[in-house]
Amino acid sequence: MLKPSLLILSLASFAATWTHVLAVTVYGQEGVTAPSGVSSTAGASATANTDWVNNYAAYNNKILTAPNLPDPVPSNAFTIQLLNNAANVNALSVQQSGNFLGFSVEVSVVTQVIGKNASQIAVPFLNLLATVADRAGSVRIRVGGNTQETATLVDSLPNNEMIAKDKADATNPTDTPILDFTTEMLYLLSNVSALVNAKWYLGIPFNDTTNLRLQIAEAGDAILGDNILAYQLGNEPDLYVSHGHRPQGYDQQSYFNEFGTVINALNNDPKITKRGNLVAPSTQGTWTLQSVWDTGFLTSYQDAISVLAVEQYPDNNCAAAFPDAGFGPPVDPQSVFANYLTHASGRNIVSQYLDSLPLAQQYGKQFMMFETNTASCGGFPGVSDSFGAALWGVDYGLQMAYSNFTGALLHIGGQDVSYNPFTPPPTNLSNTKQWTVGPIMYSTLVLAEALGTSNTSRVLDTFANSASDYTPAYAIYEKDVLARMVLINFMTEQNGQGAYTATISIGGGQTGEGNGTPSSVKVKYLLAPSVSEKDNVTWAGQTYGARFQCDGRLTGTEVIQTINCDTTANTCQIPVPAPGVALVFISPDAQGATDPPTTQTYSTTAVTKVKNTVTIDPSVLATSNGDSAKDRAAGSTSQGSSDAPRTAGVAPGLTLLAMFVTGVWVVVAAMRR
Ligand SMILES: *[C@@H]1O[C@H](CO)[C@@H](O)[C@H](O)[C@H]1NC(C)=O
Ligand SMILES: *[C@@H]1O[C@H](CO)[C@@H](O)[C@H](O)[C@H]1NC(C)=O
Ligand SMILES: *[C@@H]1O[C@H](CO)[C@@H](O)[C@H](O)[C@H]1NC(C)=O
Ligand SMILES: *[C@@H]1O[C@H](CO)[C@@H](O)[C@H](O)[C@H]1NC(C)=O
Ligand SMILES: *[C@@H]1O[C@H](CO)[C@@H](O)[C@H](O)[C@H]1NC(C)=O
Ligand SMILES: *[C@@H]1O[C@H](CO)[C@@H](O)[C@H](O)[C@H]1NC(C)=O
Ligand SMILES: CC(=O)N[C@H]1CO[C@H](CO)[C@@H](O)[C@@H]1O
Repeated sequence: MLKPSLLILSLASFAATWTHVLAVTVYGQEGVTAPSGVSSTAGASATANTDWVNNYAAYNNKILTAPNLPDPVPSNAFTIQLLNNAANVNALSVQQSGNFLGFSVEVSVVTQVIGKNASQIAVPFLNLLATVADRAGSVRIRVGGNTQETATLVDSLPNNEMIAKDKADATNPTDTPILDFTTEMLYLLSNVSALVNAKWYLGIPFNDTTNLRLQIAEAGDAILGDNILAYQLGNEPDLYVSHGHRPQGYDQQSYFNEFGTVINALNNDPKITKRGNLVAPSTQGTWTLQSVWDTGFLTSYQDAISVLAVEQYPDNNCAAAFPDAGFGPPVDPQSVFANYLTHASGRNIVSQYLDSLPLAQQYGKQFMMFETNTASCGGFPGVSDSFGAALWGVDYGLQMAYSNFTGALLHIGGQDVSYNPFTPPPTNLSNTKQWTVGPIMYSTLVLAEALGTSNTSRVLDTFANSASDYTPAYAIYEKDVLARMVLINFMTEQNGQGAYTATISIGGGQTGEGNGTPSSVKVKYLLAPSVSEKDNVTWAGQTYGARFQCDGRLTGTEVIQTINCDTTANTCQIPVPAPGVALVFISPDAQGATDPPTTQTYSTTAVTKVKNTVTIDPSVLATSNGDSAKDRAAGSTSQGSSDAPRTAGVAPGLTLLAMFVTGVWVVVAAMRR
């Protein structure tokens, strides 16, 4: 499948709108209203930023119609009978970690999304990562994509830049721009990891295996050390021929041979300190995995590889992204919306890998979906940035976890795609308050809390409600006991229909099942008024805010429902609105394990480090963005028992950092290249 470069498109449409962008009044630099929920400001924000909304897919205004209820409507009341003891349950997944869903950042948008250089980290990015890492223990990010293949580490760049790109041919979807970067980019990532528990995947260029460029791994090991998880070697090799990066006839065997050449070079490179940490084959479906295995890939290279990976998007919007490239008429997003609002979507994506997934366990490897999202070639406006995509992300993520994938990375492609979990504002003036968070971002929070921090969570698809595709339900076992459930409702209420109540019953009196159903459970909801909603999304009452409303933090008071169970009937009735997701904590332990106090994650010493690397005039602090230190820091108090509401805000370290950097980061690299 083609997902040629967002980046190309990015450059093209950026060029086209540059003049326009410069004319835009930057809104809310000083005294901007703090994001305090979305209700009062969503509309205003969208209006004030009309130019942005009209010019960049990342902020588009397209709102679709929620699909009709299925006919027949699935039952709105059903029972899920579960066993408490994992030993009594078949088909649980391998043990999963809360960082299951991470991010994939195209190298070319690093300056836009992560930071201008190691001293100018985008604070909203840190805050966003922190919301995930707080819940998951850590967050995984890949910096890579098509551009990694031709990327070159150079000693320095003009104007002290960190990354420089060649212009690409915007009419050619398969053209990949050449990209140079300096070690500053690696220091940037390292400085991020010093503040948030972020771990990285990088890519080793594979465009030319006779003139290897291994410097990224040499410098990566030296600068990032244990914060590097693995290096991807080769990105979608099964598209090399169609993208013109290898001659006709290049096949699985050619790839196998080249891969071996690079492994030898890595083994003979004394500057590379760690081995056995490659990610491959990262195919996207033109070659079957079996055809790659048939070359002897796994047996020959098992010592060099730590992660078996694939890349997949369930659909593409290439016809709209590249009108002249022969993809045919553009797809109407409304016509594909319903395809995402079903359990079948995730299941279909995963099904093509079910034969290979057991091999990962056999060889002791991870198996990751290394790059994915709703649709390649930029996503479908109205679909990719809707609440429906958040529901899809939760179900698809849990389906992968249930199927023994060990992680998946949601791709971030810049301002000209509609599927980004988060996007900075399109201005040369950085405003730390005007990021746009896509609903799919919330799926990373739900997955993080559903899987928790113990690394022992195992996932079960319960095939609830006679296996209805509209009401999927998962059970999560942690340390061998039932800990949490995730109940999803893909429907949008119409004429009072669509919501359902799941009756959970645990144990069923079987021996070894303990006390069965608890006297009460806690529930967090992921909610929006409709699957088509773009701005008004809440997770347990908190929100990142509407488009242009986010500084990376959740705002609002966390709301956790207590639902009393019927201890005589041994049942708990969990209502699930249409649309919505319910995360049910079966026991206080199950909640405590995944809902840690925000403040404990980072120490304020982190600030000291940043102070040392960022030179800031303290006088900017008083005026930056209208927030006082006192207000900001207030968000980090009051954590108590395990079900104490999570307060809006981040760790003091990040809070202070936000203020420091807000005042100084005035040049956004998004507009530089
Ligand atoms: C940012 O844009 C303003 C106009 O809106 C312009 O005056 C300024 O020079 C730009 N700054 C940079 C660093 O490009
Ligand atoms: C980082 O970027 C800022 C803004 O462009 C610049 O002022 C600063 O000199 C850069 N720092 C380094 C170390 O390159
Ligand atoms: C690979 O990429 C490098 C750096 O962009 C470029 O100089 C080189 O010509 C490319 N090699 C091939 C065979 O395309
Ligand atoms: C996942 O792996 C576990 C442990 O090997 C196995 O029991 C289970 O059947 C696998 N799940 C799937 C969907 O293959
Ligand atoms: C979970 O796994 C991560 C990564 O291997 C590790 O850093 C962390 O300490 C583990 N957590 C627990 C509770 O064992
Ligand atoms: C936001 O959505 C919630 C339901 O999720 C609804 O109760 C609330 O009224 C909505 N707010 C606005 C401003 O639409
Ligand atoms: C912790 C860390 O990696 N700090 C680095 C931040 O970036 C500067 C370069 O700008 C490095 O010198 C620091 O070592």
